[in-house]
Amino acid sequence: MLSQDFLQKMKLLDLEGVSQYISAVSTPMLVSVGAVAAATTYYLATRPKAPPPLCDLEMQSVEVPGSDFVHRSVLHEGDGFLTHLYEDARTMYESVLRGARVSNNGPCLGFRKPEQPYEWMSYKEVMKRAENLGSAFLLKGHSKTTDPNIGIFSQNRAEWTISELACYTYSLVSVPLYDTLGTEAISYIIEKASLSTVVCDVEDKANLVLDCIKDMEHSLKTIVLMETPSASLVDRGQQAGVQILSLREMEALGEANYHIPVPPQPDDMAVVCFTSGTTGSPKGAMLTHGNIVSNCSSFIKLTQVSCPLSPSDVHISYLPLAHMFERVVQGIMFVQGARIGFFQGDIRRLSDDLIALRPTVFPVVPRLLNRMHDKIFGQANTSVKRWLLELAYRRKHAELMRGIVRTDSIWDQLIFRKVQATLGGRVRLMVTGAAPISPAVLSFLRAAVGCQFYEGYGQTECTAGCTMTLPGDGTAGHVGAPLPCNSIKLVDVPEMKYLAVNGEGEVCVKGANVFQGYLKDPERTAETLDADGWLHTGDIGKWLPNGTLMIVDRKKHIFKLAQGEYIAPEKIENIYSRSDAVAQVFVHGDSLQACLVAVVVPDPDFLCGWAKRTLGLQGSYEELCSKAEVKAAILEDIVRLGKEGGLKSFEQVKAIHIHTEMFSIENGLLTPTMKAKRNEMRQCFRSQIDQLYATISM
Ligand SMILES: *[C@@H]1O[C@H](CO)[C@@H](O)[C@H](O)[C@H]1NC(C)=O
Ligand SMILES: *[C@@H]1O[C@H](CO)[C@@H](O)[C@H](O)[C@H]1NC(C)=O
Ligand SMILES: CC(=O)N[C@H]1CO[C@H](CO)[C@@H](O)[C@@H]1O
Repeated sequence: MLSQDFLQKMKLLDLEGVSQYISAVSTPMLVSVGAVAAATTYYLATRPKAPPPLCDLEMQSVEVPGSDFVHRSVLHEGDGFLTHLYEDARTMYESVLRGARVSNNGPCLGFRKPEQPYEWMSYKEVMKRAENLGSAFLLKGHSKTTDPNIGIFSQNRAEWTISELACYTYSLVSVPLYDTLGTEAISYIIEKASLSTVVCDVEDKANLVLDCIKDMEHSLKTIVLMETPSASLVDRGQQAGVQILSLREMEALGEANYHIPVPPQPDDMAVVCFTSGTTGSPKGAMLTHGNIVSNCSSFIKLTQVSCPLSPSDVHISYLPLAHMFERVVQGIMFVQGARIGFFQGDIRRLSDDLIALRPTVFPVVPRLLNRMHDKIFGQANTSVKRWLLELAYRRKHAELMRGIVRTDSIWDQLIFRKVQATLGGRVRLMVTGAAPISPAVLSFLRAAVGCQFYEGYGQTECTAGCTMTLPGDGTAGHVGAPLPCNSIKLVDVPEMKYLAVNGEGEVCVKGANVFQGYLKDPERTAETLDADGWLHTGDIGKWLPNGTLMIVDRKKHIFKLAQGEYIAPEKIENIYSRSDAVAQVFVHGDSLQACLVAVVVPDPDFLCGWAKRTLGLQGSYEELCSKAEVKAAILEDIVRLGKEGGLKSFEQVKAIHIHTEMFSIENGLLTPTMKAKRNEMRQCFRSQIDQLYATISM
């Protein structure tokens, strides 16, 4: 990206933006006026046109007449929801069969060894291996009606998808496990889903599973290892009463005891997807074949004009298959007969895999996009380079706003070609989801990569997605319109001043992609899924005038005190923890009580100094914590801070309990992201809280 180089090429390849460029820098340029005129003529003659949008982009969703502000997609006619697009693909199993047919048994799953090109398995080979493995599952006593759940604990690789397809082929249910859950959660899932068979990729994971079941009564009978198990692992398994078999052994077993497929129905369960929330143990969201197919179908419906997929399309699979986002993308690829190439398993080698595979479909998450964005700007480290990069972005962004998506403008050839080459050079379709993305980063990368690039929004409980931006809409800062497979309404959250009449409120989703509830957990199911089938997401949304949804906030932990005042405990905790004496604080109250109380963990580093300064007291941390006057002084200090921080008197705590062990992930009081697990805290400090209230009322 040398400026000299740029100017030379500019002479040859004059296109849009040149005249602006010339007038912007009135230095003696190498470009003659004649060249500019010729270029402009050329540009006007060859200027790309935007394809017609799918719908009026000023009206991307409509309110259902007579409803409580329910919005639905304008892309689905009729009353119901889009459930499927192809009569012969109403389950994930049928989707793969369709893929085999439309691709004429083309390549299906690809993988590579380091430094090697991709090797491919055809659709029929994949299905054959899945039938063999599935037959072996049946032999081990699994069936649709008894013991249907199969654990899968692996990185993305072809065998993952084969194991999943083995489940689908015989109406069994896959239950993904993943490391970040932690051992306690894995033990919990094994028990909750009564897993008797778990398929693992490597020995470490098999060992972890054996660790998890060590001290409990468990249902586990078989671990299937994708690689050849060592003698010591087989031994260890034997001692625990668990048979360790290689995947190849299982397939051979199934082949020798072959069973014809037992295809699932759309309403049959396909996946139990465990997610870890901020409160309590993981929740297993139950999703049917119909749930997943409806989401895949919505995606295809939205993109089939702007970016139709075919058997020649290639997807790179690296986002964890344990989450629904990647599963849905795979479903979309299968039903179109396209191919899926797996990364080598090491995210640091993803660039290398991208270049070897040259994918056309590249799903991403904001973290990765932020890295790409920073890297590109990091390389533009002179003011000229920076200026050119921004100019190139502005020119391409202007095209995007007119609905033009391309990679053959001069700005691509001069500036963005390198970025596109790092992704293999063929990417046609990108989707981002899973977390919010900054509008600036999304807009820039849309321009730089020059492909169809959508932002989706949703959660596991609605099979990954419930809204997506539409083709032709190059604007960022919103998450698009409801999918054709679901409708959305915003529900009043009066305590946060969000009201549905103003087009604001908690995002609620109803439709073909909404889950069936949490596995064996009616209580938490009822908290999330109401009696009318609306999924309450906990996110606060706002309708924009053109029918797109913007996510503006998150519903906070809010409760009412007995006299009806609303309390947002996190706000109070944030103010109280400004006290030098306080490390952590948990504020509690409920609708049966007229006031608040708190559990305070004094700061081990600062308490001694603070007590000396303010009270003239000396002693160890424990000694000080046990003194009533220290407790009284801490209460006084936080109430003072509360007053300064604008808390109303009912928002101030009336009594505190001093606790000397920090809240942590290890003791189960914080989530892996360091947020308070409020339910656990409440339970853990139940007796102290009761005592506090008893002393207040005395
Ligand atoms: C600018 O970036 C290039 C790589 O794009 C690097 O080689 C060079 O050292 C950088 N210069 C400065 C001043 O950081
Ligand atoms: C939709 O509305 C929002 C907010 O008014 C705006 O930022 C965005 O550009 C609009 N999108 C389109 C395609 O008009
Ligand atoms: C239409 C659509 O694709 N909906 C969601 C389906 O799932 C993907 C993730 O794979 C979401 O990003 C989409 O929003």
